[in-house]
Amino acid sequence: MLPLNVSLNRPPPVALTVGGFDPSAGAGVLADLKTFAAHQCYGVSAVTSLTVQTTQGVRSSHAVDPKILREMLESLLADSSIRATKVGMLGGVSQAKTVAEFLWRRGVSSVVLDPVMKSSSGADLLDADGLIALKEKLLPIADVLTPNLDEAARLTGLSVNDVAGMKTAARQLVEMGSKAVVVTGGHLEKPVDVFFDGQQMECFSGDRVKSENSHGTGCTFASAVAANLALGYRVRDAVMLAKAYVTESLRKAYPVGQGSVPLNHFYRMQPAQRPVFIEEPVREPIP
Ligand code: PXL
Repeated sequence: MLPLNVSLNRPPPVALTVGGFDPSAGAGVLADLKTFAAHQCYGVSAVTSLTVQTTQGVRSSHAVDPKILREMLESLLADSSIRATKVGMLGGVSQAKTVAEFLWRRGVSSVVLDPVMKSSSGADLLDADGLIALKEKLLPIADVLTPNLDEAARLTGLSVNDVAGMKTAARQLVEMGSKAVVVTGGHLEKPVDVFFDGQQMECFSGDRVKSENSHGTGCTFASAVAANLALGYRVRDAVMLAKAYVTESLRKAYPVGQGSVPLNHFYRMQPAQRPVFIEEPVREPIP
């Protein structure tokens, strides 16, 4: 029973993220949930791995028991109708297989697969067997795959460091089973993303946003694509809107910790001028 003063509003679409937990909220499921919220979606998540990290990098990661992961996935799906799913860090082979089995069996639609292999600070986030499982079991059910240059190279065995290489890799990744692919080239001299959906090949070029070391751009891009699919956009439009969202979140990013700069996921909801504390706020002593 709801209290009498609670009205039932039309619910937003539900989007699921499956990935690692970054306590500093720059990447992983916390960044994804912020992205979903910024797109007016209701985000839910299942955690594959607990990482210990700050803005300064990953210290360690601890895979979640696949039984617990399966239970999280099953209970979320039983409880609400999930319109899109983003898969990020898998951590290990058992977690990768658990996620793949769940997605295959449940016939979940609108799957965005971010083939996370390393953190931006260089830590390994997927082992060799996990990579095989990702390639063989998850890639064939992806609606959109979002590798960066290194990930595209490791998935295809090609060298991918320019637009020609990105196009060849995108074709191969679609042949390997993903319905559409965006190879992200944010680190190229002239940043460009290559999109291929099996028919149309397109290059989306963007502005280089000056940022020494940002963190979570890959996670945020893939979850923004998933949010846009949950909202009903077609794949190509979902990708273009996601790219614009990441660019602006990066442009409006602010330093939080002492390391890399997390994106400003809520830039659209903030007034142009926020009050600035010149000094540390004064706290009353605890009596
Ligand atoms: O950016 C890749 C990534 C994904 N998921 C988690 C991470 C990272 C990078 O650190 O920590 C949980």
